[in-house]
Amino acid sequence: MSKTKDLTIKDVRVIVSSPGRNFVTLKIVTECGIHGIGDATVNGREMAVASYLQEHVAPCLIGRNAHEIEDIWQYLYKGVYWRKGPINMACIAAVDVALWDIKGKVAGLPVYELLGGKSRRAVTTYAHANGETIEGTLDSAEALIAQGFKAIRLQTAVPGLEGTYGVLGDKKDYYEQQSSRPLPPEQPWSTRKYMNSIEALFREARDRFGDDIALTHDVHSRLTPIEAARLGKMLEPYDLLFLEDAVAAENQDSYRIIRDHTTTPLAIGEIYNTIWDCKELIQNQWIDYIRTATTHAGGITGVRRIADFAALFHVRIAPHGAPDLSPICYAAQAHLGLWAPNFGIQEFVGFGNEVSDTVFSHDLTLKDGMIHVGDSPGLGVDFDEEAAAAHPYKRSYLPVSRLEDGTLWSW
Ligand code: KDG
Ligand code: MG
Repeated sequence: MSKTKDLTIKDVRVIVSSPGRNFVTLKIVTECGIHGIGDATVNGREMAVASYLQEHVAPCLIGRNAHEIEDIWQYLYKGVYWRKGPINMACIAAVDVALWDIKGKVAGLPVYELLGGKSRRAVTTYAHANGETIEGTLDSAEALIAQGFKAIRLQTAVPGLEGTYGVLGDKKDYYEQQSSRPLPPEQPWSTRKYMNSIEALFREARDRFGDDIALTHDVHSRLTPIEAARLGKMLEPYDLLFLEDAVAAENQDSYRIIRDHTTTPLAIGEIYNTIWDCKELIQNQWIDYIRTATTHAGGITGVRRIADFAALFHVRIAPHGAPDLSPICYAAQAHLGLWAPNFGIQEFVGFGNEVSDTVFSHDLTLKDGMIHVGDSPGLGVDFDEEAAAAHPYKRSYLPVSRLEDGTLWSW
């Protein structure tokens, strides 16, 4: 118990809202009135996390001391018996982040100060350039460079395929921000068509922008290790900052094959939930960037643990920052990114949209492609429950991918 404030947890609220897209938000309120918020959004499975939090986690938190972040983390991790897993770890993450928020507010300090203080001025980001054509993608990249971004992810539609990861076939919307897809849409995939078209994107990008701009690309786990090795070699002349999710690595050993063949730096981790998912990738130095997000890998406590381990092996953190990561997650990762000695880069797609801005408030600002963190105590982010009530949950799914013969593939 704090000497001056009663930090006994008295209320735990779970709010599922859809201000532009679905988010699962956790609010923990203490007896003294200080509250903290956390993000538990698992894209396409929001109600599973909400019910886990509401039915199973919330009752265990009432009456506990909000200061005991580590003990509560262990209690929810070891105590659940069913360790790890995306739903469990997103719930632990939301509790963890809300408790760091509370601790910062009690201390009167931003969370990065509690972690050990700033290691840098601000958090460098990379932005997304997508397009139906190479020219369209590069036009979009040029606009981002003009805004001050120094690192850009490039994705272009694959000729002959209607809609690919990062680019929608219907051209109507950015790939993640549909407010509702009541059933999973299907998209075709052909590794041959992709491999035949991808090099030109990076060749033309280097011709147009020169060598100073950092470039990344997300394969979204669609290749086999030997195909990824070939892609890495093919892209070596264009000096990527990293190639992301070249291969799904439930079998972490797969990355040894890629590593043996190419010097293109490798990044992975946005769907990982714990350090165990990436332990071999990191300790064998098969990757260069670990992309675990606070929302999906056990909060600030979980990602800090991964970051410290990764630092021993020259692996830097590059947290996931797609539209399904709420402003609460951005704030948590900005505080972590300011502190982490082995911070690499933060993915950035904007802090939200006009609708989500009515629900989430925060003191993060973007300048010259960097996130600057304000000095508000805690995370510096808040959530307006009344405003959120105007945007109820809408069932929505991510797309699925099939080969042209109908075989289900990684999306
Ligand atoms: O929920 C899935 C998205 O977050 C994911 O498709 C985005 O791969 C992604 C990225 O790197 O932003
Ligand atoms: Mg990705």
